[in-house]
Amino acid sequence: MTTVMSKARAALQAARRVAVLTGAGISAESGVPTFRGEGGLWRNHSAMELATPAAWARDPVLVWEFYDHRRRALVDKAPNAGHRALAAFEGRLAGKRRGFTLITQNVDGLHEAAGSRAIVRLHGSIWRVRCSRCGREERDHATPVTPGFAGPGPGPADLPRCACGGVTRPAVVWFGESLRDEDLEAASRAAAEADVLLVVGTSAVVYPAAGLVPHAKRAGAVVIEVNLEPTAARAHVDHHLTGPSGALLPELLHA
Ligand code: BJW
Ligand code: ZN
Repeated sequence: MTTVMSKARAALQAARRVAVLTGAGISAESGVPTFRGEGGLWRNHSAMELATPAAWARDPVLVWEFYDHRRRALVDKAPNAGHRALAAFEGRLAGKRRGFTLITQNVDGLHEAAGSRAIVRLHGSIWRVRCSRCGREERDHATPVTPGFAGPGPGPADLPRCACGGVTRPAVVWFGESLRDEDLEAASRAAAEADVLLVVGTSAVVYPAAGLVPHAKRAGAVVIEVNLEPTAARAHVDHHLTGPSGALLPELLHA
């Protein structure tokens, strides 16, 4: 019997270039809540509400409390078998001079922690901050982000600051903000050049990331989706693998 799994494996084995698009679902088995699933609300606010320039303009302390909470929750989280399978797969392709690009919408840093190298971070990183005054960007792993966020009720005086005195914000991409040109270009190129696009753990409703799926399909890629359920990308998917990525990716990608 030719199963979906064996067809998907055959497509990957034949591919010279592979691109992968990941979303929050790949980190779910590491204990990181997804955006549109259960646990996606923080104090009854959704990311759609807080991951916006308007929320930042209205209440930067509340926005930093949200990101500080997520940073602290990530400290004891580790990559799962899905992240590790992608990193190992990249290592094997490199040895065979086949192309590989990992495009992620996630900001959690778990792909990096698993050892993935060729990563395009479409939505930035929760472990970087950018100055709202001078634009300087830097790594920041502090938890809490400043001592004032350790206790209840931080105020404006507790906000993290750049050397120039300006308040820094998480270096992530909020709704209504543009992705960095070089990231979007690298992702579009990788999707267009891929023989296989593997789409993992994303609801595929947030653009322009979701647009990479039809973009790859139109350019001739075989599209494989790994998700608990069919998604908004379903019309472009050739092989849908239903289930948790932590179990399916090792089976799909092992040598
Ligand atoms: C599992 C699993 C397991 C669970 N195993 N699977 C075109 C059309 C319509 C609108 C637009 C458009 N172009 C632009 C827009 C506006 C907007 C947008 O897309 N809106 C839509 C929601 C309608 N886009 C933007 O504003 C973007 N900017 C932009 O385009 O600039 C130019 C422009 C501006 C304005 C108008 C027009 C053009 C920026 C988008 C930035 C998104 N930012 C966030 C926050 C990042 C920082 C942070 O983390 O706080 O990114 S929002 C949030 O959603 C986050 C995620 O990366 C992103 C995607 O979510 P994801 O990863 O798909 O997670 P979920 O929760 O949705 O899905 C999880 C999936 O996993 C589910 O399918 C589960 O089944 C599955 N799953 N467990 C396998 N174990
Ligand atoms: Zn500054």
